[in-house]
Amino acid sequence: MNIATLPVVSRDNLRDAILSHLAYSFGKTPETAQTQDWRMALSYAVRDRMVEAWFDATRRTYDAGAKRVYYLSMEFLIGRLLEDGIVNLQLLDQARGALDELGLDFANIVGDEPDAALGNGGLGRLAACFLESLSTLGCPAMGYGIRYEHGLFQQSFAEGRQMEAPETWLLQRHAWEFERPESRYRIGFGGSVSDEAGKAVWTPAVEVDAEAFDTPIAGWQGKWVNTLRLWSARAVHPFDLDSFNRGDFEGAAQPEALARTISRVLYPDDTTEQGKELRLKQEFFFTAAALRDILRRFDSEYDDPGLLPSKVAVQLNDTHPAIAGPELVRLLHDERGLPFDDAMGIAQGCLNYTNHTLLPEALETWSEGVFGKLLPRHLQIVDRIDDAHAKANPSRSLSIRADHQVHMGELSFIMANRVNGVSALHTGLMKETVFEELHALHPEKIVNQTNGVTPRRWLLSCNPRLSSLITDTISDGWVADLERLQELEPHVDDAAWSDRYAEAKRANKADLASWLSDTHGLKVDPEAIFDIQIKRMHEYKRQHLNILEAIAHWQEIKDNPSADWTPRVKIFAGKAAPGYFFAKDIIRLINDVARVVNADPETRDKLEVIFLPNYNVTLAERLIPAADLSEQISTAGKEASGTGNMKFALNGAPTVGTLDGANVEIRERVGAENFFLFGMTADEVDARRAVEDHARKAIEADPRLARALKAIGDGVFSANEPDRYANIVENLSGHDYFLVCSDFSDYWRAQREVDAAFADRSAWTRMAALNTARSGWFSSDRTIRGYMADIWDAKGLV
Ligand code: NBY
Repeated sequence: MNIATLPVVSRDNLRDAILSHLAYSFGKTPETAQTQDWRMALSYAVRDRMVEAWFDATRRTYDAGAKRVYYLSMEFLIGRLLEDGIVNLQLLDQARGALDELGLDFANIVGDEPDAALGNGGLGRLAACFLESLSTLGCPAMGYGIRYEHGLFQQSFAEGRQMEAPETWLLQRHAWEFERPESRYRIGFGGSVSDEAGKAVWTPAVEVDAEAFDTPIAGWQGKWVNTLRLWSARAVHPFDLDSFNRGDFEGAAQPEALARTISRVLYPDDTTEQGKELRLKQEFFFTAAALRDILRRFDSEYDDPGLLPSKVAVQLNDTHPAIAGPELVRLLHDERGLPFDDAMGIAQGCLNYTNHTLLPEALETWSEGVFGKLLPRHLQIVDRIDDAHAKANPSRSLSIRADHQVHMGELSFIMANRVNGVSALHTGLMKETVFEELHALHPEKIVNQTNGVTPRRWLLSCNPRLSSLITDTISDGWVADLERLQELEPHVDDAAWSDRYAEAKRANKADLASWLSDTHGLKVDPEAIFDIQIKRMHEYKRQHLNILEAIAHWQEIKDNPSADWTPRVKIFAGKAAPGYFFAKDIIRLINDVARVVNADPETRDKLEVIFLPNYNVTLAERLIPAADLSEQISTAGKEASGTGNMKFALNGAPTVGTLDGANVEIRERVGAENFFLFGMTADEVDARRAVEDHARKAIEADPRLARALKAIGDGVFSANEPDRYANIVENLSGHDYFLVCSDFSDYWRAQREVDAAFADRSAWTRMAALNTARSGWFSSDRTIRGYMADIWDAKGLV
């Protein structure tokens, strides 16, 4: 039997399957079942329909002798999987119908699933979109990562301040993973290296086991299913019976507790590199397990390691799995006896590296001390790699080891066949800045692959109203071929069609308004502009520029309350790294501003500010379809790409933004007249920073900015603690590294242009619809095709 070729699953089939799982997998009757039981039963019924295609994909890959792609990532921000699975298997009507018949509410059941937050932000979400596109394209692939017990912390606010609580997705039942106790590898740490007859022998001091958990990832229409394999750390000897027998019960359980620390929690920092030993352990743990698994699979099919580069492509998602270079060399040279140069050449033929940041504080380095203590043999191999590279490139002045640090970016670059940036601008800057010297030596290595997002989750599933309109207009081929959205373009000037487009947005906004009211007690005007900035909190992303403009706007409305102001609701959401105090102050400031501004009867119906707690994938899916305006306001040159920017454009929210990351390409495609551009370019940013007192000069030149800053400094938003934000005011009027003040005036101008444009509703709808029609290129299917052609040399099998 082959499920992939089964024509339809009927509502009745699905209902019976749900009831069967309820009874036989969960031991419940419909009378005793709780929401979670129903959710699990439905998930199992859907999952069952992926399994045949999953087996089939493995078989076909094997039969074709196809090259396999392995995506190594510390993070997979997958979110909820049930609705995604239902949508991709095209079971939405059947599932709704079956639940209906059982007296259950679809939204309530899918809403019961925990949002798996095994990632921080863009990098982790990109990995999740890539897995889905790899399956949609039938590319034989596997994601490898860590099965964190605790994902990204849960955020709440106490008097406006960020509070963090552990995330506990695994405490709820999780339907999607298959435990693989038979796929287990022993991973060593520390110890020493001895020379045995000219051969290096590493004897680790500590060992743990990595155990695999597999999640099937179905592509569009369920034609192909790949695997996300996450590793969980287990003790080699889970229980110390001697300690137990002596009555030391805590000691008896220690080995398991210690080992499990490795896969216990996701590091919550998305930009500052912390250099903590446990982090390096995590990196080596999952990378080493993945490579052992990859070689085991390769060995089962081939016996010549020289074939590895033609059968295996490994993608390193940032430098976090960079230890793959030395580890693969170690496995081939130390353990299999290949000559060092051959081992290094083979590894270089398999590995590729994606860079996601140019921020110096985010470039991963490890002190030689920490690295050498944990991975003594790898440190030696790093040096041999460095020597071999230097010998082949005599003009090389830098090295992997410098200033007593191991530089993981340099290591990744040297060990990679291809190195890529994630937007055209970012890739260009990589060549000019961090990798200038290596790029000159290896001019063919760096390629660009502009990011993309999966249209199944980020349009079809999250925005059913707009999706139906699109399908009614151009039929449903766009789901697998997003550039076909261009076919909408002739309709944007058709009044009846554009009314339908506007109606979809209006209804999405009304839904969001009722949700805000039901869950947060917030009343918003659905007629107002929904202006949304959702992303991690960081100075370079400049949420403080946004809130400064809101303050100035509020002050100006108060100056002239009867003027014809375009009503606006500003929505923020995002988490700050727990140790990033400045970002946490920005959160608190936004919450304080919201409290004061929202309580002002004079401005209440013209401006509202909201900060929603605990931003995650699910919240993004709720907000983006209801957005009118997308805030993408980073300091030019700092945001590698952005992917939220693409989701908003696709869902018909024009951007107010800088020429940064993929904003540049979005503007090129949607048209300059459908994008609210402001601010300095990356080159101008560098020049401006060299201007003495740039912040003070900008403040003196713009009375609105001066007045907004003064209000913060005077304690207008923190009356009981006037100097609460002294630090922010001082930073902005002094050093202002991210040039908030220098970009303020132009941002203000762009925002007033937005107001004017929004007032002409039919022109605005046209602009929104053109954003949708012209964003098809930002599908992650296009990105993955690019990786397959330019980096992996891999073929799709569907
Ligand atoms: O990767 C983001 C970029 O900021 C964004 O512009 C880009 O669109 C996206 C996908 O390419 N980077 C990102 O999300 N980085 C992290 O989340 C991250 C996480 C951990 C660490 C560093 C960065 N770390 O060192 O632990």
